[in-house]
Amino acid sequence: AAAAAPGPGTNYATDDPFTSERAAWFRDDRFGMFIHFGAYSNLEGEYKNPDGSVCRNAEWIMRECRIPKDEYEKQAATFNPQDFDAKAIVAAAKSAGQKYIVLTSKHHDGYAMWPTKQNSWNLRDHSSFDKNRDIIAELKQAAEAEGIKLGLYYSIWDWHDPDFTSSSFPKYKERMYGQLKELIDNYDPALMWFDGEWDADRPTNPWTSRDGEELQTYLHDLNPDLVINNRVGKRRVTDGDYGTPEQEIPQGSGEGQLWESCMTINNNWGYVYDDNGWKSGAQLTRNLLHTSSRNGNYLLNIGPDKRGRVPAPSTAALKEMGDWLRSSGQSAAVYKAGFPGVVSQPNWGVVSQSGNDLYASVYQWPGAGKPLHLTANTGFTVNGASVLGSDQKVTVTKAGDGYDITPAGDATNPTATVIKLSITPAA
Ligand code: JFZ
Repeated sequence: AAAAAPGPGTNYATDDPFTSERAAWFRDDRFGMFIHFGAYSNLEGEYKNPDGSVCRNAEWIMRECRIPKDEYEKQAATFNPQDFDAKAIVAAAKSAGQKYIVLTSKHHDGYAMWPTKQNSWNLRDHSSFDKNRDIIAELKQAAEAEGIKLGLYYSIWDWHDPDFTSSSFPKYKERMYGQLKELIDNYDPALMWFDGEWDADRPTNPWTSRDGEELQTYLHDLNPDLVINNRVGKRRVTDGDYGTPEQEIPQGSGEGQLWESCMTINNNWGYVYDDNGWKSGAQLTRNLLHTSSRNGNYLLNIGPDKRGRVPAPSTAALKEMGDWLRSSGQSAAVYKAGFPGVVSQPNWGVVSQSGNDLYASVYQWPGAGKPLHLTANTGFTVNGASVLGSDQKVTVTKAGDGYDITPAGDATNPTATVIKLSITPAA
């Protein structure tokens, strides 16, 4: 039976996610995998109208192509992701150095990717898939075996449920609470990633900030350790544990709210058969460095095809990132590293700080013979400097408002050359 919604929450912000033990893993881990996979994946980016014309979209295809509900249901009935391989997906995440995975359990089309008991609009009851399989259970098991955390995306906005209207919203909400309880009871996610909380039409979205507070209280009653993103309410700082900039990496130090930037590797979240706009491994690695140097997390998306297969270019880009991170201890510039209080961000790369170590990742060299300048914000002395993965000498001299760093040789790493500085902050 569906759980009854509790009254309005008053203590929904249970603690400070900047310092809480509950969110420590999230602050340290820095890098996760997003997976957009649902009934839309079965169309692979293209819908043929009855008149023969073609409409293109990814996970928004049902709405943007105005596919009639019965037609969308018909196509979903043929969905058979028989090649979904949780172990291979977890292996891809592991190869990238990703520490958590967030799977779309239900996107805006309302289709549940687990055998929910709240309705039959789900992968077990409305598909051509093996009735004995549960891909979320498979993913949970595979992730757990590798020490990777599982998070679940859940869309509040629902294009399919007939009760998603202002007048019958309480009925929808009851089912939604029921589904969320199923997810938490069955898969024990470490994180919930909400979406679709915004004001919208077709269908009109009645969700309010108050609904968000109530939901957060409900979820933390089920699991006090759950990490929740800010799209649970209306993205106020008090909504959820962290902010969710999308397809961009903000500037600044990340003060005020933890954040996680989600991004695609090509141009779409869901699978689109001819989307070849692949970002390079080097670009993605620099994005990750940029993100961690501003106290953020990077959630990088894959979109499996209708059979559940991960596109090979995604797997390749992920491996390239992991190879870089594993090489010469360069991962220290990312995990547990954050905004450098003692220096300003330079224009030749990014600097992250972990305790009394600074990691200067260089990818825009100022030119032959020119030093890398670092502007100091507070006093500190430099005790040692080295290039990770190289024994070349690094000279550090006091200059102007900070320090000049001069490696003895040319840049060695085409993605980013990391220079480690050991410092002692002024007393
Ligand atoms: C949402 C979804 O609609 C989309 O399909 C995908 O799942 C993405 C991760 O999230 O899209 C958004 C959400 C927020 C903004 C833009 C698109 N935004 O804040 O600009």
